[in-house]
Amino acid sequence: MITDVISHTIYFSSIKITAVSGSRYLIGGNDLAIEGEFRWTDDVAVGTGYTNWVSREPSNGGGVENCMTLFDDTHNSSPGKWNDVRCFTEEFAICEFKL
Ligand SMILES: [Ca+2]
Ligand SMILES: [Ca+2]
Repeated sequence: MITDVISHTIYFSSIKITAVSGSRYLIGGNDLAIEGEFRWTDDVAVGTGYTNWVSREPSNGGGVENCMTLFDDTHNSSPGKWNDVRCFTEEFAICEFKL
């Protein structure tokens, strides 16, 4: 869950560790329940304190983009930004869990 610039930095740093360039990563947010209302997997609303969408995103492209991704630092003009994409496309993922 990315709710501030610190958690964003942690997520974005984990991508750099993987050293896989030109990729995007599923980060857990989606608007599957209500179109346009993105929520994290623990049901916290996306945007309560922090967002980092690419300009003109989320777009719900084709009416089927419901899952949030984070662009890596090599992605054209939007490194570290969020985009909504189809949930059924194959992507890398960043998982967060309590130890
Ligand atoms: Ca959507
Ligand atoms: Ca999109």
